[in-house]
Amino acid sequence: MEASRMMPRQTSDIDILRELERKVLWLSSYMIHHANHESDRGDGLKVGGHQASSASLVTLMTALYFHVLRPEDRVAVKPHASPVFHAIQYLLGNQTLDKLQNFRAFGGAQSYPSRTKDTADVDFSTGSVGLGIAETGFASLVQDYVHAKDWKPAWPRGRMIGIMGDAEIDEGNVHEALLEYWKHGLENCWWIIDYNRQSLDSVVSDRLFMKMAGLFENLGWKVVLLKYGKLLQAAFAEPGGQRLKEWIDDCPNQLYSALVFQGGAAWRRQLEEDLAIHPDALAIVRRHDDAELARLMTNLGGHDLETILEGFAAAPTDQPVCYIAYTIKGFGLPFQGHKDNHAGLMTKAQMQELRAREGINQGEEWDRFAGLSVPQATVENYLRRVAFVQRGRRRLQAARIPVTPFPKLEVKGQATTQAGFGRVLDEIARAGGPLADRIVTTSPDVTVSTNLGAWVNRRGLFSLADHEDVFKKRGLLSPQKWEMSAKGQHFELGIAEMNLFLMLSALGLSHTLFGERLLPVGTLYDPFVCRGLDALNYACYQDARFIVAGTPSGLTLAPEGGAHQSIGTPLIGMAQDGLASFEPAYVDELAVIMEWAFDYMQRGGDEDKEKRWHRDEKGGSVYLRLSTRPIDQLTRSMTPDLRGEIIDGAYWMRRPEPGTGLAIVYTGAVGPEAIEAAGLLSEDRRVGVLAVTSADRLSAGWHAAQRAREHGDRNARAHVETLLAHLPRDAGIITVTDAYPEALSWIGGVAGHRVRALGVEHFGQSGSLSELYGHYGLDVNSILAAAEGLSGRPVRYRFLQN
Ligand SMILES: Cc1ncc(C[n+]2csc(CCOP(=O)(O)OP(=O)(O)O)c2C)c(N)n1
Ligand SMILES: [Mg+2]
Repeated sequence: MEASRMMPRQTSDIDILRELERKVLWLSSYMIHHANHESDRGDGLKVGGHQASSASLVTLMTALYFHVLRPEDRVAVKPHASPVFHAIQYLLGNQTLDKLQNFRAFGGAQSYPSRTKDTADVDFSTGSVGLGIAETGFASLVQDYVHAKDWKPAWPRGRMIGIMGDAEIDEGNVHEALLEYWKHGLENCWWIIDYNRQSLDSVVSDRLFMKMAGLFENLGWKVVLLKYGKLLQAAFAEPGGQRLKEWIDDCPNQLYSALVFQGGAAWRRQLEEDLAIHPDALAIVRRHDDAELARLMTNLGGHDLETILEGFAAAPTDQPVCYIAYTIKGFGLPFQGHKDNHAGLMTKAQMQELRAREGINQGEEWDRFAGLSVPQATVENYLRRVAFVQRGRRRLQAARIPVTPFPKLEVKGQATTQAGFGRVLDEIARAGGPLADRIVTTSPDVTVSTNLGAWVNRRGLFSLADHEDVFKKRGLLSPQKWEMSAKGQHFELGIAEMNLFLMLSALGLSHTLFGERLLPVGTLYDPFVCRGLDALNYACYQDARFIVAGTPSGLTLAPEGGAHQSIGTPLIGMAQDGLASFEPAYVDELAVIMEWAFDYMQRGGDEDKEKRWHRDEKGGSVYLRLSTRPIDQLTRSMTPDLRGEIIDGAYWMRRPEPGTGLAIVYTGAVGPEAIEAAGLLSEDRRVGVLAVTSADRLSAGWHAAQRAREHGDRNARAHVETLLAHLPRDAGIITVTDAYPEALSWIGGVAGHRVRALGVEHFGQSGSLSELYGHYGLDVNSILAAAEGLSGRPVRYRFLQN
């Protein structure tokens, strides 16, 4: 061996980063190739739009993870860059080979980075484009919140970083978020746009970056273009270089992309033609051979480590930063730049070529150090020093906040569940203590109309900058005291419901992102749950913990008309994983549910060990569907048994006896109709009344018990099975809900009872509540008619009404 090769080479960090960049490209490409060609998987697991989309981010993410990031930084990674993320985690020792080899397969690394399904340290799940990126800004606001209190977080303030595809900017929720950030004075956030000018179907229109830059600057962001790499910058400085720069600047995306795909010879032909009358510029072209020319012309900022590192190093700290990183989709791979490359996969032959280029031998594909041109020890030493991994796993924990003593409410006469909700929070605020201190409320412009006003009056609005209440200072009377300060505990949001759920998601991850437990409570009008639905789903998917109250709901929003009357939300609540849904009728039930919810949202047991799939040990978020309908409250003592039944989802308000031929099963605000109808019917027949507080938990428990029995636990019995065991098999059931009837009709399947399901099946309209209940078939008369239909026996009083 030559003496010179035995000498330790002086290797700079940038050289090592270049090696790591190659390694990340190889591993991420091979991971996808392996999934498609090397493993014997079902067809469904094969294709994926990852390869080209990943490649454009290799350099940027190498720079970030191996050099720029600190442990306290949090990152949302573009969905299709998942292979790059996993390859990096593997190199850092945070990801297993088995997971890489099973990328996209059952139990393997996930297609899109997932907090809940990936074992590597994913900060924010992504997949539905626009949501992960938008969450970063809200997380930054939450971090400010946590640091503004006197809790002295154990972790310093980190940067909230979003890496996004350029097509994500088309998602409306991104714009909604940008406006909200501006209102709250967002500072500590970077968005890095992978400006490869390609989305799934198409090449993005030219000069989009100018629109993006204007948009961000308008809203207080610093915009940094990472447009040209060092090679191009050097070429531009040469005689004739400005001409070359003009040529690139003017080159339409389509043409640029095509030339990138075609390579050196095509570049030469095009440039010789276009620069024919500019000898200096042509000379630059001619000083490069084909390979060098292709390298020069594709040396965009997003693929140049030094340019990227300089850009990141110069980031201001008092302003959010938007990096527009020019990249090439599929960079470094055979289909780079091709407009159809989104789902492009390399052939076996192309993979062999890449293998040869990267110096990887057969059998060394997964080796973390094969093919490197710097000594392994140097790289290993560097990896050990990488700042990002210095504090180990970054999934933090926070102690649980005691929920007791929970305020006891005395509610007499008439009350609404919405007002009860406000009162419970007001009582918590009045009592003070850890529970009150850790609650954070938020609402999209419906704070007062959802009854959060009393809470906000006591606890104030959160703002880093103090704002005094001018009305109060001037002695002007107002029930709302809108004092804003860092002490405040309410985030007032603009009207966009997407932002509500993104904010709840960020607040609800505070314990794991920042090590400080928050108990977030959000409110919105129930019909507008649908407006924020994907963000709600995404919040639950990340296992964020919060309470959301949808109020008012259903026909109880009567005079507001159809667009304000929610119909399908109970079904959403049932179908949404990670969200336990309740619809109480009475305030004492609601108080029990809220006390339970503040505990449930803090649980952290192991889902896999949980037999019932109720998530009772694991915990989750809670959805309360509430109403503004005043209802006569019941005078009763809240026994432990009744509490348990309210939480499990139902209790007999009027127990069936032997010979009972009918049960009325109701949920929520239609309780009075159910009870009145039962009273009338009981003059000539026996009637049971089942109060359902949570159709969601009731049905989940039923499914769980069936599953348990199928797996050998013969004694497993669901709460709903126990309840219905008291009802003779030949009895009929009428279900009543101010929502789509199928939210309750399933109950007939439990023990085989006949069911007539009453509910709302068509759009609402303006009217008084009694008119609407009559029109949609939820009133007493409708229940009587249903009883007659089910029993075939005439019912007294039925036609006296109308
Ligand atoms: C809300 C949503 N709509 C559609 C998709 C399907 N989809 C995944 S990636 C993509 C295009 C992404 O383009 P871009 O953001 O530019 O990323 P690139 O692949 O160019 O890196 C689409 C339409 C999705 N994941 N989420
Ligand atoms: Mg793109």
